[in-house]
Amino acid sequence: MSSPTVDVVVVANRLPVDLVTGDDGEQRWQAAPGGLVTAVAPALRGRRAAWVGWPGVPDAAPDPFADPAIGEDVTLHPVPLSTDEVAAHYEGAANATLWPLYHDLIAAPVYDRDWWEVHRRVNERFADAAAAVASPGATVWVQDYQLQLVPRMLRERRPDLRIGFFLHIPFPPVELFLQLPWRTEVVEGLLGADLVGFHTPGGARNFRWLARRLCGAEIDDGPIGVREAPGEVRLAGRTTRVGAFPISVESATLAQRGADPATAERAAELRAELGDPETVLLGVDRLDYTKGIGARLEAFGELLDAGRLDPATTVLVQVATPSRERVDAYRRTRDEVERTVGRLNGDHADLGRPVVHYLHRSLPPAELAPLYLAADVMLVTPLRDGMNLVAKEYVATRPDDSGALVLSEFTGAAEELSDAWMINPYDLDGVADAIAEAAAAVRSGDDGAHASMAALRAQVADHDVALWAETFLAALGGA
Ligand code: GDG
Repeated sequence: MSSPTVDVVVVANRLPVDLVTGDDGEQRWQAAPGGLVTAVAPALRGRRAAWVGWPGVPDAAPDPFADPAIGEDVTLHPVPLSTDEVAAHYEGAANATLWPLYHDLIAAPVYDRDWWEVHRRVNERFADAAAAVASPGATVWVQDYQLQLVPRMLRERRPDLRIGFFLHIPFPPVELFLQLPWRTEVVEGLLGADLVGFHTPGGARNFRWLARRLCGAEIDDGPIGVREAPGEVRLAGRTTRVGAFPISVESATLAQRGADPATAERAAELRAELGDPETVLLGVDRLDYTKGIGARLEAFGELLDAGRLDPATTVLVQVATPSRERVDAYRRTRDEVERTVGRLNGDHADLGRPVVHYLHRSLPPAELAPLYLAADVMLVTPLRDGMNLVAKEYVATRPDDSGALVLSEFTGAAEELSDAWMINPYDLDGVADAIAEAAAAVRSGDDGAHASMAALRAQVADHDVALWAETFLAALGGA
């Protein structure tokens, strides 16, 4: 039976829920991890919409369905991928080619022609699936680096559609992008959209320049401002707009959760479980080499070695959500992180009192807010990150102006959260100094630290994820 078509279609590599098999052998749907779902799912609330995506396990081909966590009006359309396609498209072309290329070559990208062939075919399957569920003139919003070829493929199939594309990761400097053997195909793929959105103006400018260099598009050279009128790229009689739309979080919901006495109670419990330390430092990340987990652990270790932080009164909690565990670079990163955690605890912990509490698992969503409240200093130290929602979640959840955010200048978030303790994650002395100073400022209730947190909270409160989605969809509507 074919499902009715809808006016708004999200196309993403993953569905917002994953098919998982529990310990009892039963299959069930569970919220998929990561920033994209956190941001896009709320944008669909209350709309009659469809979400086209892979259900997260190979060979699964369930019928379209709705999930209460996403909303009864949103039909989820699974796109099946075989085991070989997951290996070549998802683990290969997406996560071993494009991901490292777009994140400053922190790991070396692998350019494999067979993977790319499969990647192209999988993008076609997504374009077919979106074309089948979109009603005439519908708005289709394609998400992220795994599906950059879809906009053009979809336009070929359905010229009546309004097509938007948003990139959740950084768009790289042009010199790096030019390494990609399929660089023109990617830019042409994106130019199939009416609107292409990036987190930052820099990404938008890089893309616009490449459209001229690789495709001979005509571009306007004007500035591209945040949430302002996007720039234009004209090719073959069509115009694609290119703009900067910094993503955000559900600020009001998080603030409410942070102000809930039950959250404060759980936060107090957590601090007690940690041994009532004077200072709690926190990191929450997918276990990914881009997140700079190693750098923050090294800097923390140096502060303990130098006696600048006291292991008797300071703990670091690191939540590292399992991610892409079949990709080599991720296995190596996990080994390195776990070796460092072991070394720091070996050198500085007492019996029953670790200095680093390391969790390699995904926490239930309800546990995150109390953790944010329990943390005096939030450590967000990526080597490169498109935005980083964790930084914004920490700021939005805290109920007062206490606490401190140490933030890498190489995140998209740094462009907006300029009142954070800004660090260069490659400069270990600088990272260590910022952690020590932030911890001291929080301990002493420093006025400057309070003023910084107040400014950060106001920024995130005023620029939430609803604003992101509305601004993007309004720009797409006007395109
Ligand atoms: C990509 C881009 C961009 C983390 N651990 C747990 C958990 N999380 C949630 C966080 C947050 C999300 O996952 C992570 O979002 P980030 O933005 O920090 O990072 P990526 O997954 O790399 O996201 C990124 C984002 O897309 C959106 O455009 O900001 O730059 O790389 O919401 O809270 N959630 C739960 N348990 C955990 O253990 N429940």
